[in-house]
Amino acid sequence: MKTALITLVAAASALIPLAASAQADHSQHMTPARAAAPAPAATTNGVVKRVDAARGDVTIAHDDIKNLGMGKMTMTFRAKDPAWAKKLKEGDQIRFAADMVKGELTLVAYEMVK
Ligand SMILES: [Cu+2]
Repeated sequence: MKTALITLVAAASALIPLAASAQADHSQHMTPARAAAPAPAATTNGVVKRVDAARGDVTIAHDDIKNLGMGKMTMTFRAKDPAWAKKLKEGDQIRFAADMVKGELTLVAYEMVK
């Protein structure tokens, strides 16, 4: 976790000189800051189809995910907290948020729908 954070900070600071030389417009300086602290993703309805507790993967049949530009489909996400893959089970209806985390499509938050 600590290593990942350092990598992210290093990557973000490496972007600043590039942005400054290529673009004199100071409004561009907001971009690296937003990348380091992403806004919470929008929530989407989904049904759990399969859970791989050992890998921490959850397969979800989901509605449109606007922040990822996805339509309705069934696909597998990496659970941000691997413990979630032990709590969730096939057939669970959830509202969830997904985002790209370290290059992987990740389930970043969810709540049960009754
Ligand atoms: Cu998808």
